[in-house]
Amino acid sequence: MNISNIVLHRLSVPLPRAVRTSIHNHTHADTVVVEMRAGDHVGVGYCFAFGAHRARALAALTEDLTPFYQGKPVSAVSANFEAAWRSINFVGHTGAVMMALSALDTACWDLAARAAGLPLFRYLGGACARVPTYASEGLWVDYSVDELLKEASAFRAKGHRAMKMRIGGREPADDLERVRLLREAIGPDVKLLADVNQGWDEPTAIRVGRRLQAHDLYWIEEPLPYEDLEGCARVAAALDMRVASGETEYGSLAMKRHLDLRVADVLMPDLQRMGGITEYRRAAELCRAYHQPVSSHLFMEASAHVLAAAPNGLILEHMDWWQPLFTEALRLEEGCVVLSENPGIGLDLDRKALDRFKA
Ligand code: SMN
Ligand code: MG
Repeated sequence: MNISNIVLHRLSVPLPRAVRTSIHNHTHADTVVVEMRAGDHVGVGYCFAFGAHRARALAALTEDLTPFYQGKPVSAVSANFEAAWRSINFVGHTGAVMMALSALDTACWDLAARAAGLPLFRYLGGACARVPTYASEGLWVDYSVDELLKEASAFRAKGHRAMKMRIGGREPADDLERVRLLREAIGPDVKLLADVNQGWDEPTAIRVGRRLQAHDLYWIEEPLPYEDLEGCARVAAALDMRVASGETEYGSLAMKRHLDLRVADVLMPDLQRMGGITEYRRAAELCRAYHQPVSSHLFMEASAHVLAAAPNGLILEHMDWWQPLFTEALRLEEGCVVLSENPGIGLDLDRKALDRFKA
């Protein structure tokens, strides 16, 4: 069976609330959705940027790569990827072109699993449909303490047993107090993660990180500018709690550099920066070879399947910004995403949403 048709949709997806971290302030996810067809099957992938013009650039690059998929066998997922990968050598295996490739590669994996009649996690060799997850769609740096506590209890009510707050955009004393109050409110049984979004320098990360440990954080994320690999490795060595990083890097080879330098205890490859499922799986395998767990960044619809199939899959970032694009939500139960037995990613695009969010 060959790929018969590829359609791109450029969308502006409004976020439920402005995203505020130490480096982000955005109201929309400017998204390019790929629909890849073969017979009656439709595979789905997407990439996004913050900024409509940037999303136009992503759409142009995605369009440019469609000849590596159009008319090609659905089952040749790796070969299709490899041809596209070789072709982008000159623009580089990094940046926007990797995001474009990711949308196509992810759609192709989804399509191949659908054509095989299997949910993607089974097609990838997995057996367990449950993936531990943490709520990530909130607890932003601009929240008042009341807002933090209110959202934390809303997460609990939805079935979450772990959640991530954002820190690093305020005075450390203020962050410490907010973490203390949130931990006190949620009690000892809920996992609490904190994302610094690169907001500290090394001495701050070590000093504040040591004090944060009193509040039993599950991990501290991106404490330093992402490119300071050696600095982050020293922070990870100095702290007893887990340090997570890797979301800002491109391709599985970058994950290998992180592993070689012991930059973090947990890597969280970003599906679109990896270049799609092909490279995300390689990143997960590399983590396994280095005896490390692997997590995810955004893109939960496809990432959940890769983590479900990975023996070292640790925890999935639950970010439901793109849920309105699908006819159903991922099922959440007792702190786990429970994947459906429907083929592929198990979710179908909502045609009305494609019209509603058209950019
Ligand atoms: C993050 C990334 C991109 C936008 C908002 C927040 C954050 C995360 O680093 O890990 O979710
Ligand atoms: Mg992060």
